[in-house]
Amino acid sequence: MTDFFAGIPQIKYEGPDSTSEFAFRYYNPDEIVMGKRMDKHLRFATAYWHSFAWPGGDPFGGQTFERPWFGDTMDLALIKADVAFEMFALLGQPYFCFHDADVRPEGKNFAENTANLERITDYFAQKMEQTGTKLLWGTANLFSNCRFMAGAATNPDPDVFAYSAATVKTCIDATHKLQGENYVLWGGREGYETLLNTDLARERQQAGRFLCKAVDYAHRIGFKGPLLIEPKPQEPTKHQYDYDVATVYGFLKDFGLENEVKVNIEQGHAILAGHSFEHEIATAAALGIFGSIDMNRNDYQSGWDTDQFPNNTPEVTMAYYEILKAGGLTTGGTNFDAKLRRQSLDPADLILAHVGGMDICARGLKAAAAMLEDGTLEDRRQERYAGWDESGAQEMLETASFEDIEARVREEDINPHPKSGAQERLENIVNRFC
Ligand code: XUL
Ligand code: CO
Repeated sequence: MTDFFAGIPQIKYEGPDSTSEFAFRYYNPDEIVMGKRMDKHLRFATAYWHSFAWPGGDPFGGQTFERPWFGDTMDLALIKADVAFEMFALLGQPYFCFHDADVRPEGKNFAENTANLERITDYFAQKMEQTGTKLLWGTANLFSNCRFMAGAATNPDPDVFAYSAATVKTCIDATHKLQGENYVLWGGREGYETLLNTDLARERQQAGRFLCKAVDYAHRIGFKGPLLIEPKPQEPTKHQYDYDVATVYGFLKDFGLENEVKVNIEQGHAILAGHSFEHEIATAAALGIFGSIDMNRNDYQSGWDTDQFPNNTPEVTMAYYEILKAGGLTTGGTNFDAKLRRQSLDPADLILAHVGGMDICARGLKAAAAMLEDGTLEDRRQERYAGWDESGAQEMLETASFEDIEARVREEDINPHPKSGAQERLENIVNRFC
């Protein structure tokens, strides 16, 4: 046991009237929501990188956090792991996620990196066994080290492609060893700054071949979980190739991977792409590639990836509404890819940020479930499309040519009258629930 969280009690559900900071007011893992336990709906995960590896820097200043495990040695990496698992236990957090670079010291070459990763993930395996915490997903950090500054799979240098492929292999191995339920690929620097030095078509091919090899390897070792691409439109590069869900779908189709790979959708990235979170979720669900979510918001004014914990119930409600309609989270989960503000220095800040985020998600989930159970919204939506259920409409869609349709419009003197979309009435209904 470390003393990092000394004095902080186990966080328990106390109900909406609780005035304790160190308690859940809405997240009650045992509560049944639409026939399923709340914890099984939400499948919360902590992001190792923001909570334990991020020093508090921003573009104008460096480290603000003093953490006893900061430093690049194996001993410190083990202390970091101890603290991380203590936090998961205090929160009752069922899952965590990590990149290789968050958890192991950087070695002098690939072989040393891999040995370090194996050692620390063996330690994780013991901790997971002791605490029951599970791995939602693992991933490779192919963006922080300067070797990746011009991309990983899309790099103009084939040696970087090789180094990246070998690294992803070791990270899939580590995820598989820890029975991770998904494997994520966020294209950190898979994009470009200027076309003046970039062969866009070639880079896209490289990314496609890389992903095919990752899928092939995952199959061959019997990794069960889906591979997930995390779309993001820009940052760090000006033009990221995995712009948004629709772009990723086009890319997957191009390489025949649309039934192999799904998406991990991050709220902040959706906002950066000019979409709402629920738009991205609904798009993925409609295309059959919805996988998991990163539940961290961006600031609407800053316009960059601020990775804040969620604190807006109506927004979160609409996300879970689309998730529930899509059949819920299956292998996916709700990962807090969120970091503290850099002035939030105390261990208690780290715990309470998660408590707040978990409570907001629980409120959103309950509101979304209540909206679905009430059924008014879905009834109104269906009524809006009722004309399409009539046989003539379906026949037109399936078999009629433009000439047939023109003939029918003339014959029946079809003369449509606009109907209200009733948006404000629908918004009023939503506001009854959250
Ligand atoms: C970056 C981001 C990553 C991915 C995993 O914006 O969201 O942390 O979630 O690499
Ligand atoms: Co993310």
